[in-house]
Amino acid sequence: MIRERILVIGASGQIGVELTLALRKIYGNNNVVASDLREENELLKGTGPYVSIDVMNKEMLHVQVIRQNITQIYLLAAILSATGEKNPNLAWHLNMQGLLNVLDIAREEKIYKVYWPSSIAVFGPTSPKQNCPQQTIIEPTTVYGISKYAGEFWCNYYHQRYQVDVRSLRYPGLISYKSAPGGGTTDYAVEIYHEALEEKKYTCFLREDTYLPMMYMPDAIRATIELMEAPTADISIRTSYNVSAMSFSPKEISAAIKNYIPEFTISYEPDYRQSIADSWPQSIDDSVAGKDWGWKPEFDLNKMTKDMLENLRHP
Ligand code: NAD
Ligand code: AKB
Repeated sequence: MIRERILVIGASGQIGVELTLALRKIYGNNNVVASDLREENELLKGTGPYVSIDVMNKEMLHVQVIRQNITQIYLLAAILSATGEKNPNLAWHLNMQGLLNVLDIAREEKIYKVYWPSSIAVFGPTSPKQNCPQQTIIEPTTVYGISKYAGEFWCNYYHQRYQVDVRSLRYPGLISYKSAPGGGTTDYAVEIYHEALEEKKYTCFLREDTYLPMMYMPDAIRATIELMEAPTADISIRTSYNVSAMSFSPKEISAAIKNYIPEFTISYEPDYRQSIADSWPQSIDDSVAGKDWGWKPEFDLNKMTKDMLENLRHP
């Protein structure tokens, strides 16, 4: 049996913190090496090894993979949709070159498994708005979406040509209380809980009727681990799997919050992120993930709202 040594790149980010902690529970603290360009997140400190890595520096990355005897890589470093529109060249460069560096090293060092997330941002205005299927018209209009779609095909290519076992999920907007989101269009759905508790009011950068696919972080972490643990024979999609849990608008999440904080009020000042949100589907069909490896979400809007508010009130 292989003794796993896992490298998480981008471990100080919104997903990285929780995924690193979850992987440490499964594989043992010392077998999961957290890495990031920025300093180690407070929640990770003292829980296991941390190294500073710039995924763009292939040589440094390669040295660490060999030195740490890495057998699996989780690549989370990326620039998300809203930040990407402010600096398209940087977003393309990091999102593509970071992935290619990891895939190349995985091929050379016979890394056993690679995880790389895609996003519902691969879909564009010509994709179906409701229950957007796994395979459909995909014409993204953001640099982030273009980079994710290209990345999906690089993953597929490295699997077919070099047998790298790279697996991927198209996450929807992720909502969490442990670590802050990093420059996405769906970030409002995290900010709103903090502002509801602290200020009792929130000004939303999307219109009240903007429906988007969303997922609570515990579901996202479970989906990631279930996909990575699924038998190879069950994996039919080598680009990236649609996964989803819920779909709501700013008006609906504010109504869910009002059930717990009746004095909460919301106002709307849509900005450049509105056109990004308008280009994405409102809901996702994730039946292929269900059929292949049994994906099933646990949290809906109300269950998530209760849990978010409880955890933010009593950290
Ligand atoms: P994040 O911005 O919170 O975290 C990314 C981390 O990568 C940061 O800690 C950052 O310091 C680090 N990083 C940036 N450049 C780096 C570099 N050159 N070398 C090493 N580390 C670097 O992002 P996240 O929300 O945790 O997203 C992780 C992945 O999941 C990304 O690929 C993102 O596209 C994808 N995703 C996220 C969501 C979401 O809602 N959070 C949804 C869909 C897909
Ligand atoms: C973003 O809004 O950019 C991310 C995503 C859906 O990929 N949360």
